[in-house]
Amino acid sequence: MTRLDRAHLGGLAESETLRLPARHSVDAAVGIVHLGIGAFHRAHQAAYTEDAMIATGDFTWGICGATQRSPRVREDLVPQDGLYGILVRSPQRAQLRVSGAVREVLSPTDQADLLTARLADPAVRIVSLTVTEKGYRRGGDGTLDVTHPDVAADLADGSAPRSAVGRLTRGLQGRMRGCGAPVTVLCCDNLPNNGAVVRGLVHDFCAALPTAEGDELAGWIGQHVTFPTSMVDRIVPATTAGDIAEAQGILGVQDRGLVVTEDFRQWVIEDDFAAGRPAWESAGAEFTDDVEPYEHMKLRILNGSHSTLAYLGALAGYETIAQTVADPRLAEVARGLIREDVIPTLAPAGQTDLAAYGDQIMARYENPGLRHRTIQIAMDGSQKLPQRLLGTVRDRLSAGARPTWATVGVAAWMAYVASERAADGRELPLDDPLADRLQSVRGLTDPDRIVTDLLTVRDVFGDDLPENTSWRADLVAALASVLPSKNTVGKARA
Ligand code: CS2
Repeated sequence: MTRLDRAHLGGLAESETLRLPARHSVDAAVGIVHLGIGAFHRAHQAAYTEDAMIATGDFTWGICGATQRSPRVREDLVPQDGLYGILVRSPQRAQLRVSGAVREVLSPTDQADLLTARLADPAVRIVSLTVTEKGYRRGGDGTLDVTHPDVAADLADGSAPRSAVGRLTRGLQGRMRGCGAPVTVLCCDNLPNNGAVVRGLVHDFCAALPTAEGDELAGWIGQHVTFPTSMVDRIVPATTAGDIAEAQGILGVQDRGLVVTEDFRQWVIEDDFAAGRPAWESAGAEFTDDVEPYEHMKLRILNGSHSTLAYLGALAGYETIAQTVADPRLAEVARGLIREDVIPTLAPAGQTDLAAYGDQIMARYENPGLRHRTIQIAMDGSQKLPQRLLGTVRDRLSAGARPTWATVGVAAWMAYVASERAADGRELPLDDPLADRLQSVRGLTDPDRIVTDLLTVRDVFGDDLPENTSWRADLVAALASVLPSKNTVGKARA
């Protein structure tokens, strides 16, 4: 099967449905190393970067992407000279854009030296990350879990780091010993205050090194590295074989690096760069001194409702978010969550009209072109719940309010964890780094027992929520209503 690559670009013609990369972006010099080159990065930051390079003519911001564990993205992109398509599906049409911003893909598992060399290269001025919530290996108190085998191995031996924080910190160490040039670490994961979080984890790593070594590195980082916070948003479901076939119809060649997404994209970034940056504002990114309100808004409104819909939808047997929000009862839960529970907890985020922002998100969910699977979003719930739903629960409780809808969201997660099967009998996979711990409720149907057991997972619920007896009672009642073996919400489809 013929694949997309540079040789085939010349034979392609731009059209209504196809946009090709500017000649220069395929020749861009590497200026960014990105750790965790999954679909999201390729549809979001890489697209902004290519647009910024084209708008300014500064082609020194090409991307060297590093995979995490699986070498798949490398296998997909290297034979394609880093080229891949971004299939943008709006409710009205699909358009394919071929992106040339990714200039190199490394698999650090077998190319550790190349990654180290890139991180020490003065031409590289930004190291960005999308390694997912669990990729940071944080313990229950939010600090680096130095007992995790990968982190412990990276502390003992810096030659071929395996964890994201190990790769980053050992890379910074190599840079300190080499060119010594300043660099920016830009976290693009869905975590509140993500810049400060990563800075803290890097410092935890330094603190766990032998004292002199750790102090020297932490001192250098303090002087030469910045960690701006950023809020990222674009819905990017996993690519399917059907998507690849559709793109092939447009391209005439196969693109195994294809990503599928929506028209909408947003990026709000703290402007604190140690060594320059692409002019991302020319591509629509917003720069501000205070990203936190935007992050809270996005994590609580979008990701909070997304997770809630994912669990409720999966339990009811819906395959995608679009199908889930087509069920008026489930859409009402998301709307209630946004309006009644989340918005009252939010500080203003610039000029954003929060109610309109929430409505726009509900409209994005309805996009039938995005087949975003509920069980994909359901993954890693233990890592997502705190920032997506539990902040809202806490803030509402301390304001003396009852967070009815957010409690349904938490109950939906519990029901999902406890249920082996959806209302229609299909399997509900439990894909979570805490799966071994959560397993204890698998198959239980008594809401009280499930709540009692799961509330003891302190990494998720902390010490305060399990103590709140009235919230606990509301949670048990909400769980009774969403368990597939019980009735009402979860059986909306039956
Ligand atoms: C989703 C996010 O998979 C998930 O957990 O909620 O990936 C979501 O699609 C993005 O954050 C949207 O920006």
